[in-house]
Amino acid sequence: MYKLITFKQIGRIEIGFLSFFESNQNIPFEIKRIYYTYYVPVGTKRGGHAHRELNQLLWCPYGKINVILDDGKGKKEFLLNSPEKGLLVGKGIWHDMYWIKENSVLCVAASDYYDESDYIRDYNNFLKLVKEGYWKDENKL
Ligand code: T46
Repeated sequence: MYKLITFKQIGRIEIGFLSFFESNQNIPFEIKRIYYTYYVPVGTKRGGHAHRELNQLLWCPYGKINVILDDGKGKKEFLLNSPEKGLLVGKGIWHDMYWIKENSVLCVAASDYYDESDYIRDYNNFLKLVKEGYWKDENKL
């Protein structure tokens, strides 16, 4: 599953704004890892994988990043262009990210520690797993 969420925004123009999210409150998992991607040249495509078990929240505190999500049945595009927007990307969703604006930063809160064996980096293998029903009971994260 995937879902676009809007963070609470506290503040005003004169002093700026603050947004936040909390494990098991507005994001439906416990956060075990935070990572971020930066100094990515405009036009770069990253991602190109799905996760077996990992659930994640993506947000772009500065810049413009296009995220294409694919559940094996269809694709959907999300533009992350505001610090108030977060994109929940659950297990079993193929994702590609495209850097559109210079110095854009992609931040990710993840439900588990880094584990390369959780990655599916071959698209045909991903489609095969979707077909076999590997994530069939995953209506939620
Ligand atoms: C994802 C998208 C949104 C680590 O050693 N530790 C980590 O926590 C992470 C995230 C990556 N790595 C290593 C693995 C690779 O050798 O860093 C290298 C670059 O990773 P990757 O090519 O997977 O980067 P992206 O930007 O394509 O994907 C990343 C995350 O890896 C991935 O889980 O969902 O961001």
